[in-house]
Amino acid sequence: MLQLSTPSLRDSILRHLTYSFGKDPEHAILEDWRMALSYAVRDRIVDAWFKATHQTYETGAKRVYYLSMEFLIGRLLEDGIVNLELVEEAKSALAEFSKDYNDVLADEPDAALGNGGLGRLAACFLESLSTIGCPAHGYGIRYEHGLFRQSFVGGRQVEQPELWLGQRHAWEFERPEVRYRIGFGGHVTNHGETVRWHPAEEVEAEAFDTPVVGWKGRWANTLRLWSGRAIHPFDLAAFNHGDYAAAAAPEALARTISRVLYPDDTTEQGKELRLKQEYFLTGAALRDILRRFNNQFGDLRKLPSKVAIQLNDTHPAIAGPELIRILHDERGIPFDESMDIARNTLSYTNHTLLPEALESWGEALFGRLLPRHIQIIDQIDNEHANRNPSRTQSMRADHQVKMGQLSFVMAHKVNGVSALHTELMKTTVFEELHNLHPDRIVNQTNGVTPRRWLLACNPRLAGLITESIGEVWVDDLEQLEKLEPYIEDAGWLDRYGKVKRDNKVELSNWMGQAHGFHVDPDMIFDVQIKRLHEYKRQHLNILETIAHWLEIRDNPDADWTPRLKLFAGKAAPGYFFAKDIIRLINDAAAVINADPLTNKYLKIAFLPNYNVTLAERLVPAADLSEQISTAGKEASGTGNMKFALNGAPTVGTLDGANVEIRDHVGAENFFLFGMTAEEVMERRMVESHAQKAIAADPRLARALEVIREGRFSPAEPERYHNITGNLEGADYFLVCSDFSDYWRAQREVDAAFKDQQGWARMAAFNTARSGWFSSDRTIRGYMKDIWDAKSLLD
Ligand code: F58
Repeated sequence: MLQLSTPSLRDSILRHLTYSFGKDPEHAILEDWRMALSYAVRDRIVDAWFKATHQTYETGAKRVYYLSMEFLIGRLLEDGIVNLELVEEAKSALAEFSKDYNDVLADEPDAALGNGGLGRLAACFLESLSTIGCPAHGYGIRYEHGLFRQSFVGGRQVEQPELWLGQRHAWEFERPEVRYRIGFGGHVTNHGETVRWHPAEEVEAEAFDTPVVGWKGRWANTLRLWSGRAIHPFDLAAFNHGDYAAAAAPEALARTISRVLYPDDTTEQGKELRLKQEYFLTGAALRDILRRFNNQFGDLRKLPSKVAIQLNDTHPAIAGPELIRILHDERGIPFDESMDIARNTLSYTNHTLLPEALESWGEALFGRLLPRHIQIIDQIDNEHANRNPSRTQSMRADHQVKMGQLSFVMAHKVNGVSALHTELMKTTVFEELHNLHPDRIVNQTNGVTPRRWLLACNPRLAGLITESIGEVWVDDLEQLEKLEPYIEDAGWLDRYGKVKRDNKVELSNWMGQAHGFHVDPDMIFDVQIKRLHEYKRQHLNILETIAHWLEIRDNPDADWTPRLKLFAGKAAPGYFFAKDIIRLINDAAAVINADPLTNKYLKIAFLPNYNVTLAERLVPAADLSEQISTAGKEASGTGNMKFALNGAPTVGTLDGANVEIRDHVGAENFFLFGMTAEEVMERRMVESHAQKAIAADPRLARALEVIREGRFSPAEPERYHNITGNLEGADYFLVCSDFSDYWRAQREVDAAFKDQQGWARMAAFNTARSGWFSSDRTIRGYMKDIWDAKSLLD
């Protein structure tokens, strides 16, 4: 094995530069260096990968399969280097060639194969599964274009296609021999007991594998992404007739299936393509899983003891009917038994209770694309109704196929992603199903990987922690509690404070260079970074900012605590209200930042093109974490955990995992405001709740008034009447009703920040007490409560 005679990293880099890329150091461009370093690191990962695969086969261990339409993996080079503990060696190797380590890392494109939290969670889980040594595969789609690139023109979001594969990508291995045919449409035949689906159209799914290495390179699992290919890629007859476009059409058509990541499902277009993508992923993954199972074990009745398939939200929910179709139609296992095998193999994670985000498909479209599956869904539904006569809600209602209901019925465990969210699942959308199956819903509060979200992204803090308590925390994050005694040591606390300040200086310098935005690093860095959504309430934040600005203007000589409001995040292209919020923040920033009366106390920046890489820059430099969703709406949040871990106390509502974060870090280290989920439901019943809130708070009224009169859009005063009208009218997300308490909490932040030592204490307690929010803990929970899977490293 390579380990015995591993060449130095320097030699590996040079070897790859020369023999893999045909360049000598004199002529190599930055991308060549990045690729050579990546290959040198990848060689070392491959060793761990083979070893893990062999061990899994030899032990006959149960395997976990994580099916997800999204894996928001970001850059991978630093991840590999950090997990293999090669940081110093890589720096000095590159220095020998006069190359800067950070420049080389920054050359890697950010793989944005996901929208937000759900996709990033999948990526953290893969890394934790490898760190823990649980045999696992992630299955997803190899989108040619990830989430769109965002820029601002006149303050408005403009979307451009993303092209992560435009530069060379070092991490994947193409597997042309691993291909499956995936069918769509057609008809179903019945011959006695034998039912057969005859698809009208077929494409091939081709596998691309990326090894995912865990901490210290002890284990590596596989992320297998599927790419669409035509079965007959080229129509020679058409070509010979001179019709070159028609000749290439089959390939172009097949490739559209893996062409783009859906930026959300708020647009109607492309619904059909989205459903095709879901079946494409699921069909290919199941064929691959069953092939592997068949090679090793054979007897399909043993499937649940050797295979656990996790559905990341309902997007791969077609796995239930598809598995039944294979077991029953193709392998002749009786229907009810097929259904039980499938259910005992599958489990489902719910990530949202928002009614508009719960997936459902028109039955006409569904039946046209998947004619056999819709029959099977009806059979599942009947079987479920027969077994549970008191049931009233079907998975086929209003000419829709309800994917949440289907997923619930076809899973042996259904989990929520925070304690509050899991409880709300039981009393809202899944109430009836929960009453019928009271043991099925379990909670698995989300987590984040400490390798990427502390060790790699915040080397200063990681260094201080390791110097204080050793490196045990890296794969046992609750060890951070050993920092608590240090917090009482004024010298140590000073160093903790200096780490944050240095991180802020670094971010300020970068913002100056990259965006021409200059900011004083002694301001509070108050950060809200996440997808734009009304329930996340970026508009509450900007309203408070505007009200604060007006107050400073009233009294510019008072002792204000200087603050930078930082925003980043993308809005779904069809979500016009969210896009208006972005524009309002940018318009307000232009006016407020230019106000000489106030701009030493208040600045606003909306950084474009939020992605994993930008989050890695912002999280270590934040003083304050904005987690201000309408209670009951944010399933968990994971950014909230990253900030707490990196020493940014939260200003937040009792929503999602905020509740548990506050329990862990201590109420005194968390700025709580707002209504509870229960109060939210009551408040909605109050007539004219928004108008009442506005009437009761002159600051809020004034902020709304200046927006309405066009202070930030003088050329078009009515530009934001949609926003002000919404807030003064229905205000479904209760921005107005929570405003006064949010204002109060923010003024407490101002006061607390004046005491720099007190603030550092609060921040340090957030770090020391956030160990529970490691995705290692979450994965161990899934292994025990849902998958019945074992680590091969313990
Ligand atoms: C997020 N969901 C939740 N969905 O909003 C967040 O609270 C939670 O922490 C996170 O999942 C992980 O559990 C989310 O990111 C999506 O991005 C959907 C993808 C498909 C289209 C609709 C949005």
